[in-house]
Amino acid sequence: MTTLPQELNTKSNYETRYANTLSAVRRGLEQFLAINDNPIGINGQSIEGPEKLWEAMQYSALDAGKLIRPVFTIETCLACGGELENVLPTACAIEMVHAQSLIHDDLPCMDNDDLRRGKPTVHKAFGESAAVLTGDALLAFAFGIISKHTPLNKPVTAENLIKVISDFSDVSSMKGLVNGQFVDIYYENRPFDANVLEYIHTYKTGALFRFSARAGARLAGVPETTVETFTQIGEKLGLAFQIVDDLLDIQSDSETMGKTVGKDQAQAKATYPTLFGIETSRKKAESLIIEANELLNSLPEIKTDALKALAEFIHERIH
Ligand code: GRG
Repeated sequence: MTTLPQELNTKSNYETRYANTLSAVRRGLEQFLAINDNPIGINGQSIEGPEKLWEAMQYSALDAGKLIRPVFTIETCLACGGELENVLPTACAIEMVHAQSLIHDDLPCMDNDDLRRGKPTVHKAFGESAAVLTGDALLAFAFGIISKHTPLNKPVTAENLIKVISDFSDVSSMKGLVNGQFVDIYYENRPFDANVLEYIHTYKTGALFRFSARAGARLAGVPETTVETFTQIGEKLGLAFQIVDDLLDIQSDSETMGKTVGKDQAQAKATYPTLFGIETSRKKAESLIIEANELLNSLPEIKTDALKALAEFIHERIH
């Protein structure tokens, strides 16, 4: 059996720090999605209706998610010596794209789910066309959040910021999540092998974790070699996160997860447990977390405690 290194088996005093980072993300999202800051009127008069779109955006992006991707982004930046104010807009934009992907994933034409984070999915609460538009709005809005709200200062050069936005386009398109989702649906009820599976997970979930790590490091102004190491760390943690999610779909219950469980099997989805069984999948997730940890250890100049605790949080979900 794979054993985790000692430092990953001990709980650090990370909880307070994690709580602080979480509240920074929540405040950021509330501020960026505040309806009062945004014009919904014309000719000096408001009309009824547009506020429903904002409500749906807030409903999906402000509520009850674990916020692991923005926290990972921020902690990577801080570990690399960066500043919260430089990375917060990107972290919030990542959560908006994540929220968008969940809204569209839940639609009747995709996974057809009624429950998300313990409450009705966006199309159940607001209607199907509103859900499509809410996702569209969040996706496009996210790009503006990064470009309008990231301060340009010493580590955040215009060149670095353009690289972040260009990576964000890749992750949000057919080079990232859309590709993963497309291939995932393509292989429903089709034979698949380990290669197909890794492909789907790498794009569907790994891509956003990969981007989180890359962007966090880049916005701290670290050398490109360190950005590349963080890219690998993000890939490994993202893949581990998806394998854990697949395991929880079998082993957990809807109340704990806040979403319908057992759907992967019902929809004949390509997952690690379907192909390799529970024990091998669990070991694969653990190995990926160990590999991420080893990569962190290869960066002596980085303060890695908080990131190791985050890796342990991913691992802990299946224990
Ligand atoms: C245009 C960006 C874009 C995407 C459209 C619909 C779609 C393409 C992609 C869906 C990708 C998807 C649903 C991946 C699943 C990832 C996953 C493991 C989600 C669960 O994440 P958690 O556990 O959720 O972090 P919370 O609720 O905590 O935020």
